Amino acid sequence: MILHHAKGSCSLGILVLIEELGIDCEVRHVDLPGGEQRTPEFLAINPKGKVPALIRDDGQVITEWPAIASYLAALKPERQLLPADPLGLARVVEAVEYVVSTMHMQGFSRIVRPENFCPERDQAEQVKERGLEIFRSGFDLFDRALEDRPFVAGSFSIADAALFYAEWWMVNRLDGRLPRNCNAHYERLMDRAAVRRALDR
Ligand SMILES: N[C@@H](CCC(=O)N[C@@H](CS)C(=O)NCC(=O)O)C(=O)O
Repeated sequence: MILHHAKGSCSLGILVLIEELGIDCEVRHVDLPGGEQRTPEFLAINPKGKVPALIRDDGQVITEWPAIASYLAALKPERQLLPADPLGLARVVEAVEYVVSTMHMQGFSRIVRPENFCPERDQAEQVKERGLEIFRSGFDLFDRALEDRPFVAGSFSIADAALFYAEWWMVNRLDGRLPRNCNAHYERLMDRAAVRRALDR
């Protein structure tokens, strides 16, 4: 398999899962600041012009973070990164969706791409502020959930890899202020050998 990945992007969470699961996968780096995602070569792989994109050995391409993460987890069901019991499954998908659809797409995207949310340049600062509010309120929710458990759904799951990439952005691309339990979760993940291998790649 091949993962199309960009340094410092949400595909870091997918790389964490690949390392956690011990899946043999080549990593190809996509130069997002240089606009490689808009080249005909990359658009032939993912017409959405986004990472992550995973190419299976038979050439089928899987896009969208939740779909790729679920696919990888399903390859190694014994690891239970996507629980088999209905409520556990719902809790994990609920958390993944919230990170990807709300914190990332509605919050972080406003901070880094304000022009996609308002055509008026003079409103960019307000859009960024709103993005930061959305992003932070997501951490507040997870902070409450993490009060009595080490991982989002009790044991390590794809939801932790999703929350981790958002935490990584807060620490490495924004002001680093994570609420206490999210900060402990971030450090817990940074201590995992698989996460360190993912960051090295
Ligand atoms: N909904 C997509 C979002 C993917 C996404 O926004 N990826 C960003 C990097 S974090 C990207 O490729 N941006 C390139 C661009 O928008 O030009 C998913 O879940 O995978």
